[in-house]
Amino acid sequence: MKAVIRVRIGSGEAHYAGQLVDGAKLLQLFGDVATELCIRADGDEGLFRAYESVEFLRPVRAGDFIEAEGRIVGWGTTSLKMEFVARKIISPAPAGAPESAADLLVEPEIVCRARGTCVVPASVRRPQPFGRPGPCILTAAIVGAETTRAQNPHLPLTAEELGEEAARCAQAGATVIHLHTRDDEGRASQETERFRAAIRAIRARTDVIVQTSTGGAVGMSVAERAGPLGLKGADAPEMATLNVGTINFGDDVFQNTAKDTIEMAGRIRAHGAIPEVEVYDAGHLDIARKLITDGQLAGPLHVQFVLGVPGALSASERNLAFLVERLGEFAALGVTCTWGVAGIGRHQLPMAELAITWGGNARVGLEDNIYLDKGVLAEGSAPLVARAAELCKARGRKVASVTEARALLGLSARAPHSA
Ligand code: KMH
Ligand code: ZN
Repeated sequence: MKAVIRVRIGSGEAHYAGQLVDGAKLLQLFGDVATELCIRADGDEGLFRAYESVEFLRPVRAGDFIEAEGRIVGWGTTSLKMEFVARKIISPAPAGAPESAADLLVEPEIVCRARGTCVVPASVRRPQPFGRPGPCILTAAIVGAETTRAQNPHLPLTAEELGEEAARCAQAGATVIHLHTRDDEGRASQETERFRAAIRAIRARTDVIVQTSTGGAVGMSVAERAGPLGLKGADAPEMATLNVGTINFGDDVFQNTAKDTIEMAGRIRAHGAIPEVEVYDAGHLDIARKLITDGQLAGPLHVQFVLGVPGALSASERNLAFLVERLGEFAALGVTCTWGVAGIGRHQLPMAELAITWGGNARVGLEDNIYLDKGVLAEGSAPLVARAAELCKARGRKVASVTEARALLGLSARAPHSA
């Protein structure tokens, strides 16, 4: 959750020689940003209890335009941990230019950073429509189509291994299993019967939500990729991915033409699974929005930002912030949606941490990343889920139970396992 204030510093605020402004002015701006965050979260102005750190990094002078931004980065029972940054976005032109000249700074200058804690007593807290985030849904992508045993010997391949790994991940806090299957040689397979066997093995051990891939592997046809949607009744997946745009995928091209996407969206709709829209690039949100306005896609849906695929949008804080902000476009269309992030490779846990902090959900697992720490292979996806669950704890987010995840994803109204 974020709040931003943009102000022009007037000449009356200059306190020191050279039109220099007192640092307290920036703290006042942070105070107002913090107040807005308390109101957004809890419907009350709250109180600023303490700054943990403040760094004044560049001078601020009369005539500067300052943008002060704050984010809630930790959710306590009564406390809200916040991070602030102030950027100079316009400054008066240097001496010699006309008196009223000013320059827009193409690269805004960070003038101050701070961390602090605000308190909103439980007695005055008033729930807000987009207030405190609910429990965090952890998805485990346990196998994927590309990861090999040679890269990580803990990769599950057979139906029984997938079932065992899903149960371990559920134990660690995962509520959704993003599922691919493999053939007897370990190659990606979208065959209906492979999915049936894997789903049965999973459901024999745990009540997690099963989300089947319709992305499959690069080069597969739409019909082939739709294999798991052939499962109905007790074996039906409750969710299915929908890939809406073509991207470079390492040295390959992961093709999702407009025609193919519309066809797959129709197949998912006919099946009744909740779609998870895979967003690898910013334009994919535009495609998804068009699918909605054209009546091809309807809520509730889950949006997964898959960031860091070589050839698509990189996994940066700035990119994620931009994408999350754009989800307001779906809300404006009346579409209920939840979101999560799947960072690729070394970006997996940092992206998960950002999503957890910002009220989103996170996907981890061997499909996207094989390491637990730098140079340390993850012994399956479960340790990665456990790490994400620790991050939830540190940031004050509850890890969703299966019942909670079902409610958040819009699955509660359905009988379990029947799409
Ligand atoms: N294996 C990737 C090419 C999905 O599951 O929907 C596509 C993929 C996406 O994994
Ligand atoms: Zn996948």
